[in-house]
Amino acid sequence: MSSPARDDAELVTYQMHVDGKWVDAVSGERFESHDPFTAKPWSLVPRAGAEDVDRAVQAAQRAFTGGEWPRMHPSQRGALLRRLGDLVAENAERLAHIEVRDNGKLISEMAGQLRYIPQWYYYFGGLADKIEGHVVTTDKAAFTFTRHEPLGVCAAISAWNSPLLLATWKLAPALAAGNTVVLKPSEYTSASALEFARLVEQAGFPPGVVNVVTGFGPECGQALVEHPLVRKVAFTGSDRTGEHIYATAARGLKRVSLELGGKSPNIVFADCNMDDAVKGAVSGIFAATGQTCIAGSRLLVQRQIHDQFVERLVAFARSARMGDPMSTETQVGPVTNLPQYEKVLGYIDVAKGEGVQTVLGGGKAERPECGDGWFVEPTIFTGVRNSMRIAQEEVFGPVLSVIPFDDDEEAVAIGNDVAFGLAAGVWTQDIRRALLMSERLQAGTVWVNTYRAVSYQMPFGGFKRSGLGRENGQDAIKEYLQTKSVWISTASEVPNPFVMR
Ligand code: TXE
Repeated sequence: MSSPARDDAELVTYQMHVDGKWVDAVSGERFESHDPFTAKPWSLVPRAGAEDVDRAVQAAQRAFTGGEWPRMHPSQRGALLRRLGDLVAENAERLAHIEVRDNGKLISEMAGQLRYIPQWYYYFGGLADKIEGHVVTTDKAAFTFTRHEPLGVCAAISAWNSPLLLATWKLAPALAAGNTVVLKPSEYTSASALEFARLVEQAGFPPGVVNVVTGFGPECGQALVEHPLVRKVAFTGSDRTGEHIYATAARGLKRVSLELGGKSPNIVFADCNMDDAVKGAVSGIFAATGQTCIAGSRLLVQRQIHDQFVERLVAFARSARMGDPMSTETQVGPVTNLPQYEKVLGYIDVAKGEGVQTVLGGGKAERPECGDGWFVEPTIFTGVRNSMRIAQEEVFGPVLSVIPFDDDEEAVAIGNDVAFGLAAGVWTQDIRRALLMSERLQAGTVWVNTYRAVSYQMPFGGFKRSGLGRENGQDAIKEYLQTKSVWISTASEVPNPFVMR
């Protein structure tokens, strides 16, 4: 397996990684993965079904209960994770090209992401030997202490927008805690996870600790969530699928963490630094072609600067260079897959039908530099009311709804009036307003005078329909641990056996 050049005539054929071996699906079936810039297939990936999933989960269970992994000292686990981080760093450029080939995001964004991913393995590798219980003082004659133990086999199910980053947010804490993992990447972007599995092998993880199965949600993903040996499901994707996974996992009483969608308000006050806020609005919705869960897809602008701000925003966004995501010059790339392309165009029609004004874009991008790719014009709608579908539903594309507001109260009311609560942006030079807004906005992340910043050190997750649990930061490891209480009697005689104490 190597980094394919775009003019490769032959499809690259991948295998899955199960129990330390490279395998095809039991059925022998494969499916095509497309390059969003050319709209043509570039690779073939195994189509795993329930039997493949069972093999991977059984391997993960064996690796969890026997062999080297459970006996490994946590410091050795940490060292393995750091070695994996080093290998990702050494292969960052190659992996970034594969990501771009599969999901059409900009090479500048993906190269940066791949150079950053090793930090998760270093950080959680460092935490592996700092998982400490504590001695508890109780009212009983006993020496009592807690231990934090791994859960077992964890399923990591990820989305297509930042494939390796989203997988890493699950894998690094899960492995640091001593679990084993079956990763199922999105069917639109499986290649990078398979290339990554090669690095896991090279780092020296015992067979079965990390398995990668590739396939479709309803057959492969569903079988994984349902598997009785899976103890935890960590998922990134749409709220609808998240809800379904939550219900399925509930039947097996499994732990679940969900990172779902958003309809985040990016709120611009009249006292902002306007140059910064314009860039922040653009980065919130047009970076990554709007295909991020944290997209600032509702731009709330204080009424007295509304017209001036929109004019500057449109001028700035109009100059964005579209084209080949492999070029470092490109600023807006294609949409990742055909259903998503059709969905984004569908929402543009919905918005127009709702009576909004289109001040930029508003349809397919049919420019020569876009070739046959799935491109949508960066689109800005004004005159949007927060009750409209375009302001309530996640589009996941380069489509911005601008909504005016009068004062702080109204900004908070509109900002919070959605089902989601993943992120929010606030642009103001008033520190008091910044603090009050950060308190009152119902979102897992609030950015002030910046947007889209994330770190391995900072918890990330959603309020409301945006999810459950947190990824990143020290507490993320708790999502992959369970607490055991140990009692050692220090009583001089065994007390009355018929009475609870
Ligand atoms: O996501 P899904 P899809 C939104 C975005 C997009 C829509 C659909 O709006 O248009 O979701 O995209 C796996 N059991 N987001 O279909 O269905 C699936 O194979 C177990 C926003 O790609 O959520 C994939 O690996 N797994 C989001 C993963 O779940 C199942 C990012 C995500 O798929 C499954 C992605 C099942 N029954 C899409 N069904 C964000 N906000 O970050 C599917 N999967």
